[in-house]
Amino acid sequence: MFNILMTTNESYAQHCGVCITSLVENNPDSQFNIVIAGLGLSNLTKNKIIECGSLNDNVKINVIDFNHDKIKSLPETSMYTKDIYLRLWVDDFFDLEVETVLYIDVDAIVVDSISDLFNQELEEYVIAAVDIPFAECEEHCPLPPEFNYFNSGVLLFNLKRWRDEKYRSQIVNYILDNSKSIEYPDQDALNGVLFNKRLKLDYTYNVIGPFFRKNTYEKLGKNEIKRIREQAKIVHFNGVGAKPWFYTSNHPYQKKYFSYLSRTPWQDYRPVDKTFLNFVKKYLRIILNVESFVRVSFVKGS
Ligand SMILES: [Mn+2]
Repeated sequence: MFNILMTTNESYAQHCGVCITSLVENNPDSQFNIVIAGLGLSNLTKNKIIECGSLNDNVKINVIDFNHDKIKSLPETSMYTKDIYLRLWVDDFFDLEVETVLYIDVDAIVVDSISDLFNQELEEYVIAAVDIPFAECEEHCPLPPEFNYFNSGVLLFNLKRWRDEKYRSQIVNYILDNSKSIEYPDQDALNGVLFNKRLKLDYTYNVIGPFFRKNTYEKLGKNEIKRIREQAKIVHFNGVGAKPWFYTSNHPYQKKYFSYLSRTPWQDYRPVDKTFLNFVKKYLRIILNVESFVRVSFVKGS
């Protein structure tokens, strides 16, 4: 049984449905206990989320109403709404005997089996996460030079240590103490507190947007970029311009997003930016070779 956490508000619930569908379809032999921590979800939305696993006996979905009071004191930034903090309450959402939980951002899709992740021994580590290549974080989250900055979109929690050593309150204090300098609140604080207690996961477990753009991360080498693109297990639509639910996005996994969407209760969704003018713009960018996303022929996923 794998324990999964996703968090969403009303406006991202559709993407949560897509993320669940992609996880389940690409891991048919795994049993999942999926907790969705919701901030202000309507009953209709909760039922739609639960429906995403209803046809599969291997999947149990539990939607929890998150109490907004818990995050009242935490800062909201212009870029991020407060629901980014919900992952820090991971220990509230699972029974005491649960030792490992995988958190996945709902602006991601799972495109392959991720059972290897759950066989990953965390031992003394508190968390496992994927590096952001060459991230320069001195300004908003200074770290000793031997440590890299990680992305908080895919996090494997050692829940036992997380509970025993009360990391949530340490991280909340970090946010409050550094509210002037932090740029990516939850991510900076997780890095700031756990940088030396973090197991590094392979890039394929959280393939962030830039990996699918031309001329990025070239220092990793062509073969490594090719490997990461081809062996992607979780594709994360982070960053501006990557979100596949906008028609104008040319992310190579956009079609995949809509294919999972078609098997959710949100199947009637049509992007508001799907206009004739944007159709022209979208394809002109490709034809004129000014599109920064690559075209890939090996898009994965069932
Ligand atoms: Mn994200």
